[in-house]
Amino acid sequence: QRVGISRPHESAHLHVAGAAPYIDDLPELAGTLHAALGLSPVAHGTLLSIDLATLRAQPGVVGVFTAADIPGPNDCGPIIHDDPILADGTVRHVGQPVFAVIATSRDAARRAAALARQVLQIDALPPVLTAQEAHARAQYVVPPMRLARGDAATALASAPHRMQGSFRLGGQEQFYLEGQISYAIPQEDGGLLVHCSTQHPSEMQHVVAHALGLASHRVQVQCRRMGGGFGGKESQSALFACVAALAARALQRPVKLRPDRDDDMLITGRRHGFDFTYDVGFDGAGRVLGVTVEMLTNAGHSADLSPPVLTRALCHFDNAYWLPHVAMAGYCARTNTQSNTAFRGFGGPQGALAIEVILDSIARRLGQDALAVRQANFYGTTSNNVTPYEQVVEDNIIHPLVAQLAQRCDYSSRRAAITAFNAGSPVLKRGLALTPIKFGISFNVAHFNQAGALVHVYADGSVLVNHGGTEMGQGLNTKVAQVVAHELGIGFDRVRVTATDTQKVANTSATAASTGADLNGKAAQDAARQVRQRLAAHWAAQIGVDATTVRFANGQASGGGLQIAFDALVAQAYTARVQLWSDGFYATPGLHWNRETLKGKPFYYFAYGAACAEVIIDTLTGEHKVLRADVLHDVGRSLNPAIDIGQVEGAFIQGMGWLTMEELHWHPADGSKNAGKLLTHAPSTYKIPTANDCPAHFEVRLYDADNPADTIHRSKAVGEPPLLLPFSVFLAIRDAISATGGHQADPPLRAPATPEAVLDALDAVRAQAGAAA
Ligand code: MTE
Ligand code: LUZ
Ligand code: MOS
Repeated sequence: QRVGISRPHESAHLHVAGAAPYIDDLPELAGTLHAALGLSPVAHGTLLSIDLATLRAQPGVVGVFTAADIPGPNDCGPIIHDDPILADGTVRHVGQPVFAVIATSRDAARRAAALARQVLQIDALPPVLTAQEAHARAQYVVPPMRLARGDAATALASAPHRMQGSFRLGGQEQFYLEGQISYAIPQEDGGLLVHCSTQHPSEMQHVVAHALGLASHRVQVQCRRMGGGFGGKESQSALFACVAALAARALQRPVKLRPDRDDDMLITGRRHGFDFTYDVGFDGAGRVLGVTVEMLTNAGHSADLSPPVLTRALCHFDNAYWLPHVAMAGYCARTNTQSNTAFRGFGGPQGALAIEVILDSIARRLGQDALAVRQANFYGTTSNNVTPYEQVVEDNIIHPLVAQLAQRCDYSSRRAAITAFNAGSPVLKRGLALTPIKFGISFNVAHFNQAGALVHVYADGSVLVNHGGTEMGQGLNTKVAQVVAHELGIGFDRVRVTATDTQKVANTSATAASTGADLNGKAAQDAARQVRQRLAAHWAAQIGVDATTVRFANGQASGGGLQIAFDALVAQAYTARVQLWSDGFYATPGLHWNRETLKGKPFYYFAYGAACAEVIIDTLTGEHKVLRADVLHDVGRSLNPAIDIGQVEGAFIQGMGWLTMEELHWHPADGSKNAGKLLTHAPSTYKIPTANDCPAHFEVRLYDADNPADTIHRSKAVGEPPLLLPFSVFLAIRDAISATGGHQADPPLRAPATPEAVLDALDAVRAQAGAAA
């Protein structure tokens, strides 16, 4: 038994010793040059000229590259090809790379690139900085999307209660600890090796080959590990890979591009902020009868992954709830800001938070407990179990899961205690919320749900695994090694996983959509199983038993009452010329999706969970503290409980940061020299949670149930779903604010719930109370 065990991360001993190399730690080859990007100082304009002579004359500068130097198409965008590598003709946002300086040192390259404002001549045009402004001009990166089921208009008209409202949530910076980086090294005969910190080596190979006009077989992309990706390196590692590759190929020298944190944040996009406008009809128990919702999101200057992000938002507006009549419309606004991209949850958290806020408002309107209203709306298990996109929810466990958590965390008695506390506490108010999650697992682009692997068993019995997934700290390599060790019946320490490399497994998908272990675990199992079957056949023939009766466990093969050590069997099989390595492949079965109607079966299964959070707020300062959080999360039959609990804890804190403190500000379009600039482009102004923000009582448990779908050892994906758990924190803050109006006030709280946002909501509640009196 090698799966289901809490083994440490395969690189933990290296991480803690500072001995796990990231790309910037690789020894630099002789002659290595350094690149820096010259960024647009204006948000929108026509690029008239670049004073190349001045740049070339700077100390240490070896070369300067612009869009004109790109041999192939000037494009590094995924899906829709509207992402220039270097600005050409027009500039689209403050921070857009316009040129690249290559110099003998990183410092020299950065000093020259910093002359951007001086060397760029740009005829400024009025920028569009907000989604609202773009929406008013019908300026989108893709046409609007619609997803509807039933007759929402009629349901709304005939509902006993009806409510209209709006809700706004902000974006979020991935803040990977290791920034974007690429190191490109020319190879013989026109080839290139690119070390790239990326979740998607195959896409990097593709965009580099495309931009340089090369066949894919000349470009090798490698990634041993990332210091975090969180979606930010799914597509947007491309620009850095392309620039490093372009310069390396042209100069025939190794070129490294590592932007500093500020430039990384000015160049790349983040989680999409959303505006929701809704109209909901419900009955006296708070059950939703009909709902219409408009989702407006800021895509930024290009499409990037915004279309599938919006699709996932539309497909998660239901969260865990049966919405009989629903009509949704979604808009991806094109603005003069960074292009927003994947971030843990990929639109799902945004869509699902909207319905949670709506249900919370319904509960307050009816004077009922919010948890009771949520439970009244849960999907059924045999009826009322079809999503708006027409997938049947076959694996619903939300009822018992929420009941179990509510009991464990004493929801009812704490609710009463909090009401009593608030009655006697005029300044400090407590709030409590318990929120459920249901998250669809699979890429919502069906063909991405495939993976490959290679398993090599060497003649000494040691095993090397390579798969198409990438390691970003989430423990994917550990899980895949466990699967292979289990399949061959050998110890975990006999198995090593090596760097992801486009020369080993071809045409891989991004390690994204939480599917890394589901897809690559199955592919590696397939490969290991083939080697095992060959070993079994070889030995069975020798001892005269049926090959299917041979078992592999504890470093031995056994059958017909005989045993042989795995290593001895391997050595024997080698001399008998048995193939001791194999490829493996997996494609998720049963998925289909209609992109026009947004109907089908986009998800192989759903992951569930729930969290209960208690907060206290200071109504004078707007500050809050999370006092306690209890989580019950479903990972099916865990491959590695320690790693899974780590993922749940990390996602909870990361999601809490998004909803309570991380705030993005762009300088308004006021005609000044900073117009359109992201002001929160460094850790000095952009605040992510620290250890101090971790709740004093924080208890994460895993729900005990197999995945009914045939996944790798009946496990479930864990990477993204728990990011939705801290909805409970946001709604507990909302509950505490509402307590100033007797828990029935409906606070218009925006996310993130910063002190300013909390104070604004408190003012609004006071105004509601004043109007009622
Ligand atoms: N965990 C760590 N430590 N670092 C990361 O960058 N990315 C998250 C999640 N957990 C991330 C992480 C995101 S966005 C995804 S999609 C999944 O991991 C990807 O890995 P998996 O599919 O192997 O779970
Ligand atoms: N769909 C999805 C995607 O659900 N998650 C992803 O990460 C993704 N990436 C690219 C395209 N579709
Ligand atoms: Mo994760 S947002 O799917 O990289």
